[in-house]
Amino acid sequence: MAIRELKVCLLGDTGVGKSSIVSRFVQDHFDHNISPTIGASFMTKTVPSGNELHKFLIWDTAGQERFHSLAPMYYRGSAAAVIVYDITKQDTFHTLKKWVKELKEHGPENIVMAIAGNKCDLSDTREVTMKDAREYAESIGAIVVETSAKNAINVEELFQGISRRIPPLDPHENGSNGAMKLGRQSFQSTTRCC
Ligand SMILES: Nc1nc2c(ncn2[C@@H]2O[C@H](COP(=O)(O)OP(=O)(O)O)[C@@H](O)[C@H]2O)c(=O)[nH]1
Ligand SMILES: [Mg+2]
Repeated sequence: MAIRELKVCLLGDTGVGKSSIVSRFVQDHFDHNISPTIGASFMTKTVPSGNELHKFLIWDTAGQERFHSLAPMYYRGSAAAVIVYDITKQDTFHTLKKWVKELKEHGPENIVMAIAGNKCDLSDTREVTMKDAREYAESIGAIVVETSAKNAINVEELFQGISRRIPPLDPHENGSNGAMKLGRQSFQSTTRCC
């Protein structure tokens, strides 16, 4: 089975639960006292997708404004961006829109955007409606899902949704890769002989 490495970055305000989502997805673990991310952290998880394996290379960024200038390092070359807001904090939804704007202006052309409305276990104190999130996601062609890293709701589904949006490898492309390898091998064998 072919393994495809897919760089994914998490963006969004501090405290919305980016690191908690990654920790739930990768380790199936939730920590109430999770420490704030400094700079960025990196984790991987491989999941089946059709007849391929998707190895997610996940870059979890710090949301603080002072790290903002580093963000392009993480979204550059990303196959997908997970942009997270907290459903109990309207201003985090506003920040999410700023990230989307930045990705549209400076991000990779075909980046898959996935919006996660996290902390859906706290819907009693909700400030952002699902309707608003859906309408916004539709307007920019993004996936949208409400998650709870705490209660393990929709975290797997979020990444499955991303996997489904990644087009399968073109078989013709495989063919040309094979040809390139052959070419390189024959080159090596000619150089190795002396
Ligand atoms: N109730 C609730 N709290 C959460 C959830 N996800 C994260 N948190 C809490 O929100 C705070 C910030 O989480 P963290 O993952 O560090 O956010 P980050 O700054 O976006 O990485 C921590 O106290 C987490 O325990 C969730 O789904 N539900
Ligand atoms: Mg964090």
